[in-house]
Amino acid sequence: MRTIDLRSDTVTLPTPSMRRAIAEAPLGDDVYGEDPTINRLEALAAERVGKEAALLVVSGTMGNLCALLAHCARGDEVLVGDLSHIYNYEAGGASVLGGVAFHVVPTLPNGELPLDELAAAVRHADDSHEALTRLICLENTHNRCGGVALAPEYLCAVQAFARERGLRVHLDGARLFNAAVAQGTDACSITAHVDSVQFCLSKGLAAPVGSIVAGDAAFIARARRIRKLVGGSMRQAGIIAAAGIVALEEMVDRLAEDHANARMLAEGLASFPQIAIDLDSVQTDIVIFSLQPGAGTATALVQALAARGVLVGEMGRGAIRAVTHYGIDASDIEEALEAARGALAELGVAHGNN
Ligand code: TLP
Repeated sequence: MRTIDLRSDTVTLPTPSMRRAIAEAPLGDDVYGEDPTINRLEALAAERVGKEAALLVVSGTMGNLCALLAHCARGDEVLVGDLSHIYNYEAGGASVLGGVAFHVVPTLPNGELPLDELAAAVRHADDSHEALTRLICLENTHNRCGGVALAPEYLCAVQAFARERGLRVHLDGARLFNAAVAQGTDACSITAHVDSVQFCLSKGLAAPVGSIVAGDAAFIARARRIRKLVGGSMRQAGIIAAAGIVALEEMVDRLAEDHANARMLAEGLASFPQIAIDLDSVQTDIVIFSLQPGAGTATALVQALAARGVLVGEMGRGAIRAVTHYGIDASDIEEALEAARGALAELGVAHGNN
């Protein structure tokens, strides 16, 4: 039985053109700044997000960590959303390693952190009791909110808000290019509103490893030092960068296919009476859904799907996530929906609903 793996867009395998690029990449020691392939990737990445400089890091988690510690000193405070990846899924790295405090604000279903909540969270810098608020972190697309893309007007508003208060804005843009493709814009018009961005090469863009941090040159110099500190400086990592170049040059536009497949999956799921899903939240490659009350548990559905060769992930509180990506086509979605029909029928029998 073939597996249709919808657990994440991180499961993508490199394309044939990436494998060729990896094999042929000119290499050097990047700690001396001498890996020509990394230098090319970093220049290309900086250009694609309209920033002065960029840095290749191992993962999105390392990218966000380097960015937060490059913006903040020990004791500074960062405003993060309660549903953000930085706050929930990065082992508290900025606190553990950088002494940075997270000040958590609520996240709206559209991925926004309400401006009035941000305003209430900003500390008074002239009061020695209080930590210093330094940074606001946004996430685009927003993973736990179902891959929604932040509205451009919201990004503008946060930028103005931060400027008025002397704060910086960092974007966890793990899926930045999904946001850009979904909104029919280029990544620069999103990143123009933030001081720094992290984006992943190894999700929908299908590179095997790697993320980019970008910002102004002084910020990237600080981030480079932090990368060293956490042991993330690599040597002939041009073999990683080579795939990253292909990711940026060949894999951005095709994200539209993933979005179309996610929509097809979401609409198919919505047609099952046992499934609860907000179709408005399905804007990119992520589909989050749950079971209607009384229709069974998320764990049972995930297992019943796995038994039929379809892998999806549990997100807690009954939520299930499926992510489309390179390697998944429309016929896989049809098969996944057939598997869902069978799995839901099995759950119905178990619950005596048939
Ligand atoms: N997200 C992974 C898991 O960690 C949940 C996934 O499968 O979606 N920011 C965002 C918004 C992310 O979704 C992720 C990865 C990261 C950062 C971290 O990237 P990596 O996994 O490269 O450290």
